[in-house]
Amino acid sequence: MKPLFAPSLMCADLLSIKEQVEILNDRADLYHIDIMDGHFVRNFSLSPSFVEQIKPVAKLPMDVHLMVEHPEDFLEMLARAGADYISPHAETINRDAFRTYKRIRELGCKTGVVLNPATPLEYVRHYLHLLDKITILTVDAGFVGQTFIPEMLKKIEQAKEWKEKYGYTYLIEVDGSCNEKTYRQLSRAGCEVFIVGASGLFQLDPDLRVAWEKMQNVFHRCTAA
Ligand code: S6P
Ligand code: MG
Repeated sequence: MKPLFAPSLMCADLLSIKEQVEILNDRADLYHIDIMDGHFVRNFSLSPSFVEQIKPVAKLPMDVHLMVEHPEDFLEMLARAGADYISPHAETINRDAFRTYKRIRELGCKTGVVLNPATPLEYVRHYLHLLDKITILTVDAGFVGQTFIPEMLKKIEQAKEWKEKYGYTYLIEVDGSCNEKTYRQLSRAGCEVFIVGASGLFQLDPDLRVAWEKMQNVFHRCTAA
């Protein structure tokens, strides 16, 4: 399938977020929105009200990466704010994963799951059939600009293998350090959705249109034959 790109809005220029989103509307496939609570990870980032504020401008599906201890507290709020995908961490929902996904569906949203680097794919295997997307973190969660963890390539391959073998329909997405150094390996391993953050997109040029062009050229060069 054609590779999809999801800019991580935490890395965008928040002083001109409206213009940035308008530029990305014609270019990207999904918006990746990081929400942190200072507990599950030791940082803060975007919020449900950010989702609500950009909703009128954002023309692409909004995917919320929920790095919070209690994702169940935010499902209604996020659906009301206009989230399209709700993607909690496997480490936070395995006490009530089936109830959580039932609720996400009832709210009219798509289902995602995010796995920390140390969490194996086996951990979510009993609900893989309920998922629209699985996100493999290739850095430890919580911060921008971290080093790629190459051991994650095996997990991506496994997600692809299981998808083919069992007929799952989830998209395979990678979060963390998707850039010139990793595109080739990620794409060969089976990544379908690339979350482009600081290193992959926003740092390439101060003009986001130019940065997007550069990112696309780099991606095609890295993944050509
Ligand atoms: C990390 C977060 C990510 C980052 C993105 C940053 O906790 O989930 O979505 O925003 O990975 O991009 P980069 O290129 O700095 O790794
Ligand atoms: Mg993220």
